[in-house]
Amino acid sequence: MQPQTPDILRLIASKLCPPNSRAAHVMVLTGAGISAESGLRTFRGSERDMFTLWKDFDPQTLATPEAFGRDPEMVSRWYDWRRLGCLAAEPNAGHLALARLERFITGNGGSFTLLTQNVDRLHQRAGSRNVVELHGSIIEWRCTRTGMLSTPPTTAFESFPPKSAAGALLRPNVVWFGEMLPEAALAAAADGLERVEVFFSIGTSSVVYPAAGFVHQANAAGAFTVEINAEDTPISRAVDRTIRGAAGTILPALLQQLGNP
Ligand code: BV8
Repeated sequence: MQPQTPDILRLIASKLCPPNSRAAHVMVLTGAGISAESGLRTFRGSERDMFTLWKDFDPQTLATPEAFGRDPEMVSRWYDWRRLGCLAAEPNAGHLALARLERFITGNGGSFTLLTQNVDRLHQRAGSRNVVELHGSIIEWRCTRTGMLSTPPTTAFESFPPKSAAGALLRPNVVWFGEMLPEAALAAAADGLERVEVFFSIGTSSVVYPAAGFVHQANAAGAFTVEINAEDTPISRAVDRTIRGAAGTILPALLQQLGNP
């Protein structure tokens, strides 16, 4: 960690748990970077080896309704391959630290909302409770005719593109580019952003909207805003403090500043 990080973490700890007061209203936004240490490759990182089968495809061009409409077999193969990767992955120290932070904050009179852009459900498997899936989940799939949700078995689909019980195409229950985010997720984000006191942006390149705009709403609400990311992003200059490094190292160090709850 950089030399100034311990001082920044002490400052953040004092904002999370001000002396002689209740804990803060906390919101966390996470992206693919927090799952990188679980072995799940990020969307825009340089390490493309994970997509060996897909090295010539850009996730952004595959994560669209148009791509699915053009070639449902290829897109559903890519998503099923990613789904199996998510099921095989384990939550890492960053996921586990956020679950501990939630328990600490809510146990001391504060509130905690975890907004994630990730579709891998690793936050939930780490024990986080109040998780808002902004971009849906790859673990569930949806009938394109009835909208019925189902959770496929932990093995690969037997044929592609997979079909629902109604005989229609099945698609992953994720939000593709050009699709609206779930209303309930947007409402939960809007509600939290009105009263947030400490806002974290963790492991996200902050280029996908509307999630990338949440930090500005948090600033407008007067929150203390923090970025924890491996590299600079478009919001690095908009936050009160930015910490360069791995979430799996920095978040446990933050918990230590809070007495390792
Ligand atoms: C919508 C799900 C209404 C599927 C994904 C303004 C307002 C509203 C919309 C738009 C707008 N401008 C443009 C748009 C359209 C578009 C958009 O934002 N485009 C961008 C590219 C310009 N938005 C939409 O279409 C959204 N829909 O708003 O509907 C609408 C519709 C049309 C037009 C207007 C309005 C829907 C967006 C959701 C798309 N679905 N995924 C799937 O997963 O396959 S997005 C995809 O990108 C993933 O969800 C991913 O999470 C997300 C963001 O990426 P990141 O998570 O940030 O991952 P990335 O790899 O980029 O970065 C990782 C970071 O971690 C890096 O910085 C790295 O350095 C760091 N890192 C790595 N390791 C670590 C680490 N940090 C810490 N520790 C580590 N160990």
